[in-house]
Amino acid sequence: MERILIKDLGEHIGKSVSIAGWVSVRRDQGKMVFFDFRDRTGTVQGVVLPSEELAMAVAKDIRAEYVVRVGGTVNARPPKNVNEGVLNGNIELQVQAIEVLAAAEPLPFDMSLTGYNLDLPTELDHRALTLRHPKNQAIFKVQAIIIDSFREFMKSQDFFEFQAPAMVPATAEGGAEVFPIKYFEHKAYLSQSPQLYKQIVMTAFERVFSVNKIFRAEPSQTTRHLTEVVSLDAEMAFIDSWTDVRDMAENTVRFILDSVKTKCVAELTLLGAEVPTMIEKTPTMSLAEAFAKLGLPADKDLNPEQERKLCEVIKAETGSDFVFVYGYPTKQKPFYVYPSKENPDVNEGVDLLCRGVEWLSGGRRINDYKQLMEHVDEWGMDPKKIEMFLEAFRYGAPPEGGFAFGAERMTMQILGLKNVREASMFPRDMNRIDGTLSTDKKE
Ligand code: AMO
Repeated sequence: MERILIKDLGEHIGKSVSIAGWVSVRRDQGKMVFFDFRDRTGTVQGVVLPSEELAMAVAKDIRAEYVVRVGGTVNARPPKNVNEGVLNGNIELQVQAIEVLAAAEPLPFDMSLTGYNLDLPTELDHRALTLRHPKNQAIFKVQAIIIDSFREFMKSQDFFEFQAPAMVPATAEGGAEVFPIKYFEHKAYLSQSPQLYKQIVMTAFERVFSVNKIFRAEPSQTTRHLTEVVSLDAEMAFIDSWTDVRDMAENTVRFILDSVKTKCVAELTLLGAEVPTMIEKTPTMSLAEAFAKLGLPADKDLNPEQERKLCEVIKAETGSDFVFVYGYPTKQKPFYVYPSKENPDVNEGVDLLCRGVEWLSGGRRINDYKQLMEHVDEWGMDPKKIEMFLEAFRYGAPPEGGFAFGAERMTMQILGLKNVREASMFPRDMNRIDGTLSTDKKE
């Protein structure tokens, strides 16, 4: 018999069907056995009655996470047993036959919807199993929609998708937060950012974007730092001002939030998540204004506590969960960021904060070759290592800018998760690559 997906069972009331999936929960009640069966589309309750002797003989050994094919009849539940608002809350599968497709060992912890309560390290140590929990499936379904809608919006604005390299000869963002790799007899790095490549590709295609992994040898053990990040990058030519970049970033975020709200209703409900509010025009302020708003003397950058506080103040004043902050000290940022014409000590870079966490960085870039070379020199970069990048600018590059989001931080903030690791399917950090890195197992 043809397999019916669990989400479609409601269309088969009174009929015999065959489903396939996993056992989420087994409950024994008197002589009856109840199962919650799960496939990629949802869950349904099944019951094996004592009169179904063959099915009962198989059912008696079945535990959670067994993979089964089940034949039975879809029955409407009596009104008093209906679970309103829950998929298949109005039906039950009366099981007539069960075939075990794969057995499962006893689980190391409770995986039921209500009994699931793991600390984060345990959840991550057992990712192969915990990924099956509806809570985690909901997180990664939302993340998939975030990434998809980024692509969709970029394409709608005539941006061209390219694949950025992961192995690079030089660091784009500067600093020590880079993983060196042995590249045959040479030294290379895992890419910290597709920055230099998106700028090169922009000089050929004008509007470009990429969805790629970036790697940061981030020694911090905060709730917002990973060493491997999914970066959503964009770069656009022929801008008049950094505000064109800000506006494109804002429209992109708005489109992503709207997509999540319409496409992820079930997931948001399951996670109890409230999508951040983006008002008609997101507040924008300079770094100096941000410090003034906090009643603090101006400084080089906002620390996490100040970011949190600023977001709280903006939320109270305007209702916006977002705020753009621009005008960072030129020397604090990478060499490619455009210094303000009026005051070259600050630049035309911009960050977007949401609910106390930075989501996005971007801004206008230097496109004049002579000015770029001056910065290369001042920032102590080796021009030979970035010769491919410099060539693009030597031969005519329009006024331009761009931005990048981390998909995990975005997922974390949209869903109100406490730790960015919850928003990474296989998070890597200082102490973890799949499992915890033990100090005596260094290789
Ligand atoms: P930046 O270094 O600010 O900018 O990174 C852009 C965005 O990527 C995410 N992100 C991270 N997320 C989790 N863990 C990390 N260690 C981490 N590092 C970065 C954040 C951040 O806002 N080239 C510029 C972008 C540009 O100007 O276009 C850049 O890489 O969400």
